[in-house]
Amino acid sequence: TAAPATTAVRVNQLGYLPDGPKRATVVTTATQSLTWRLRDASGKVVASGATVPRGADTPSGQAVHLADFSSYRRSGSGYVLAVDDSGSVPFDIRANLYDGLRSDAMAFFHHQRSGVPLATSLVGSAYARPAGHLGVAPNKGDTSVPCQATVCDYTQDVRGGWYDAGDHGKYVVNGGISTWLVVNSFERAKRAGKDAALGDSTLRIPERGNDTPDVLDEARWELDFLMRMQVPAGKPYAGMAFHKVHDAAWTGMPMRPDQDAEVRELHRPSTAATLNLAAAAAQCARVFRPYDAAFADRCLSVARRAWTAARANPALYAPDSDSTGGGAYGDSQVTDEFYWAAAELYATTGEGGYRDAVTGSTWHTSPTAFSAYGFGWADTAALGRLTLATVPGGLPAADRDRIRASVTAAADGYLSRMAAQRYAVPVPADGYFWGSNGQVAGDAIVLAVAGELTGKERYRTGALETMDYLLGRNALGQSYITGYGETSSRNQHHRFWAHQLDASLPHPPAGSLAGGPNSGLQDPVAEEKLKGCAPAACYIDDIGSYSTNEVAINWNAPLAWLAAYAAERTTT
Ligand code: 9MR
Repeated sequence: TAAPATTAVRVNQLGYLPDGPKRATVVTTATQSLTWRLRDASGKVVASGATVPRGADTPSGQAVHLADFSSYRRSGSGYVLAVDDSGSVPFDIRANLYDGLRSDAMAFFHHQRSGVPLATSLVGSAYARPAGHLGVAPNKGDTSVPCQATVCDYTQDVRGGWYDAGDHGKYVVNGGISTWLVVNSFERAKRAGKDAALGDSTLRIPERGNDTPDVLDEARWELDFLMRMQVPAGKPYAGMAFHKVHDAAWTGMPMRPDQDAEVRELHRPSTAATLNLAAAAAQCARVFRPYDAAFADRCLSVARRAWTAARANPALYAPDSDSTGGGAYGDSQVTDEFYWAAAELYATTGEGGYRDAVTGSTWHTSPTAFSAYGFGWADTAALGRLTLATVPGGLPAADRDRIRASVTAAADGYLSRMAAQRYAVPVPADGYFWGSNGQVAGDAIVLAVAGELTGKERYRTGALETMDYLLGRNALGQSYITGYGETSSRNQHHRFWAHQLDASLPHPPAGSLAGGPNSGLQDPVAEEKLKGCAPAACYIDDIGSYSTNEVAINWNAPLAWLAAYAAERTTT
């Protein structure tokens, strides 16, 4: 006789919303439907039903069943979903499920701040640290950073901003999209009349109590840095943005930011960085206006100058090869960045010149503005579409309806992919690349906006199910968010949160998202330990695996967006 089927029950390890979808994926070789039982904390069975065999899941190679207990809506903690002899990890059902993650995922950015000390009173003693990169020895920068040889002959003050990830680089391309997502989370919540939860004194940041929404205060820390990266008037490439600032050579691990002794360098301006600056600064001018008109004016003038400079230098590409001491963020396709920046400038100003740049772009009608792989730092046309679909503006009604339809069509694509892949994950089977969890969270944003545009519940359901994926309903039964879930990532690649290397250092703070499965195996740990992995299982919670397990601002930004959305109470 065959050995009994082994069963594993994968759930959202944090739990489920009372009014949200509640589904689990059951890994089992059983071919017949099985009985699932939902037990409360006392062990009593409160609901039961039959699993639905779904066959093999391509990205994970696992045979699975689905268990759907969405009709159970009673709040509580310590629930366990049991199938055969196997039980899930315990989880909650409650309306305030995502309140903690909403602030923790956003607090990530404060932790990543450069150029300011992190105070014990705000972050706790384990995470407190001196300011990094203010020119205090052994730091060499960032108050007076020389250009790389051959780039220019002056220094620039580029202090502040957020460190990109586990390294101490600051990259305008990735900073721009991350800032845009943080500010967009506020702009979206405000449209829904739910921005109070992101308002003043909702985060533990130094600007608490200044009458400005904390989420915008956090974004401003990066906006000020991004604007410092603009080439000054009178210099070659005036108005463009330097592509990035980082160490001249890769530093070792661990390394607290204030102890980095490496030379810092400004790298040549690029069209992509300039357009990221234009887009983020134009959005800033629109969203910050009610809170600080002078800052909004400054953002707008930076955005206009950046746009003009990018038009004058439309093909100054950052090369993929420039990856010594920092990431390359190379991009030689910037028509999508032009489209995104034009959309932001148009939404903010309503001016005909920017409108013509929007409607004249091939991305305005391209069916691939929403790629099956999701948007990202190199693929930004979707961000322009999201703005044009949601911010009131002067596009002709038919054009605007077409843009809106493109958002819902993209969302429907994600939904059908989620349905086809047993783990309700919107990325395609060949889409598990570096930062796949960031793609997943980004796709959820498109789903949520489609829900806003149509009022259809299926999009909210989909957005919430991507959260299930990130929090443990996945091939590895792994919650990729530190501090959330029984088996959550806590050894992400980071120079300061390097507990795995030095027990006196902390793990990443709660709310830190790991990059996630990457079938490319692009680091030595992944190459050694993950050989032969199924794409959705190419992940290891090891600090050395930077290609599967780093943190990054462009991944935590969509997570923070999604957590704020999921935390909102529905009126029904
Ligand atoms: O997220 C980036 C990913 O898309 C690239 O494939 C990868 C290699 O170039 O770089 C990733 O970004 C890293 C950056 O280069 C340096 N800081 C850490 C970033 C996250 O791993």
